[in-house]
Amino acid sequence: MGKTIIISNRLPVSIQKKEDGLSYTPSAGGLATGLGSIYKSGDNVWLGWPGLYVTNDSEKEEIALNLKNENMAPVFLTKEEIERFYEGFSNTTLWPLFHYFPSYTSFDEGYWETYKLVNQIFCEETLKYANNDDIIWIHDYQLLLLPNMIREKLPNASIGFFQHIPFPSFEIFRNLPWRKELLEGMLGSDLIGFHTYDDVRHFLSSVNRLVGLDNKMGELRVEERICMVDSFPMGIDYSKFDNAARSENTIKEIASYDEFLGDTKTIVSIDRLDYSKGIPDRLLAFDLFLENYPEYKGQVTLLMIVVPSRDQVELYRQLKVEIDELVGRINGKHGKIDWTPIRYFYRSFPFTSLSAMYRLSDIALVTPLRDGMNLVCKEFIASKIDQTGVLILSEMAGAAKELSDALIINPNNLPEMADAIHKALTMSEEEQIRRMDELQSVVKRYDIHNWVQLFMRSLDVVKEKQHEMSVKQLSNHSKFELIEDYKKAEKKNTFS
Ligand code: GDG
Repeated sequence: MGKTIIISNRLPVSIQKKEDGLSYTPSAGGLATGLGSIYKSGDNVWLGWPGLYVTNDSEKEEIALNLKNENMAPVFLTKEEIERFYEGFSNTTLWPLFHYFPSYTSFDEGYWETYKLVNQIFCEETLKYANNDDIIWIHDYQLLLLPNMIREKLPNASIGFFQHIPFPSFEIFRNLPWRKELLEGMLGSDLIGFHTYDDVRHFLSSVNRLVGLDNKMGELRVEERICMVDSFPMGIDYSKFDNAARSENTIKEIASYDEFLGDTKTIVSIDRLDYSKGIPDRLLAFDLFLENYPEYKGQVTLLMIVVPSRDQVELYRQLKVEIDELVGRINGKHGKIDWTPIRYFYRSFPFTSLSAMYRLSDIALVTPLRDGMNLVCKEFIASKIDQTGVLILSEMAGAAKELSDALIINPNNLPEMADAIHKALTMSEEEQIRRMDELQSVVKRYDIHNWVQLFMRSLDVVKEKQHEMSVKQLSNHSKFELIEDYKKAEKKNTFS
């Protein structure tokens, strides 16, 4: 049994250049925690871009050496490569199209060329570590071509691929000039995972129409190989959020918010800055709620965190301006001397603050226009240790498939969202607890550790099946050869 190699665009560490040298901060994200049990042991390794540009060879060596101690290996990329592969093809072609924003999608041949080149660079780096008996788990839309690139060099390796964002319907996907190449790249995997069954269906339909392969219960035959496609809804580190919500630090932090939140009901909203998250529509729905239910003025505060992201891209800059203006307009329209309807922060917060916001809030308003899964809603659920609180969740988030005890809304329907806020505010404590209990049992059972185990086990099962099939093919082949030999021998006898 070989080692396990994890590959993602970014390594789970942030490296900064400081006056006294380089500083390394490990990522505390859910994926890094879940995969920690894998990449940190033995010879296993996590490969990815370290997040900074390094031109100097001795600095590269220093970084590689330091990362090696943490079972990580850097894939160094130039500024131009990142601009064209990551900001370009990944974030202005694949991201908008896969989130159903075709009008935001750029189709740039130059970006595509760099995307191929960078996937090739990842392949070459991987081959420095990987062997034919290794397990290789590739993550996300930045590396769609990588599975097949590795397969061509290591035909027997176990290759898994998981896509964290949605896979769009064929009618959207077909717009891509490079659609067939991308599918063929993914099909180099033994196992392809998505968050939801809808993503699986969309992917299989595109494979059928563009590559001409039929599937049987998600199983494809790619030449002589099995490629299994299935859904693996990603979970969170439940106990981390549950424990944090009970901790002294969180309780202290909550007390420090008392002054500015007063005794109003609190609605929490947390996202990265992104048009897929539906932030302007959410603000408009809150505005409509205050208009339709004016008795709640002064009684409810929307605590809105927008985490800066991709702000070099013009579309994101415009979105930021739109949000700033909407917040200003709504606060100006409804606010009072002693009440600000929206408390808005354009920055990220430390984990303890996040835990405090989840725990103190009465409602979480999670209304993406499209989201692969959405972990924020699961984190809110895990933090509600007294089981009161209501989740309002968009039907367009992958999480809605599992969390049917939330108030499910269409994020384009502003009156429905405004009414859902009212319904949440007037929901009896008994109903809140009943719903939250169901939600917690789902999120607790299918946590990040369960997700990692399930994916790895499924990859094993595909490989087993693949092995059995090869043995069968081999023995069938030998039988056939025997019969042929026998026939030839008979003929020889007749003629002699
Ligand atoms: C992609 C897919 C899929 C947010 N603000 C702060 C902070 N966060 C953390 C949250 C949460 C994460 O960021 C956001 O995760 P999401 O799942 O909501 O969204 P994406 O970043 O778009 O993730 C998504 C996910 O991949 C996993 O497959 O669910 O659909 O788009 O964990 O807690 N963390 C801290 N401070 C903040 O201010 N510390």
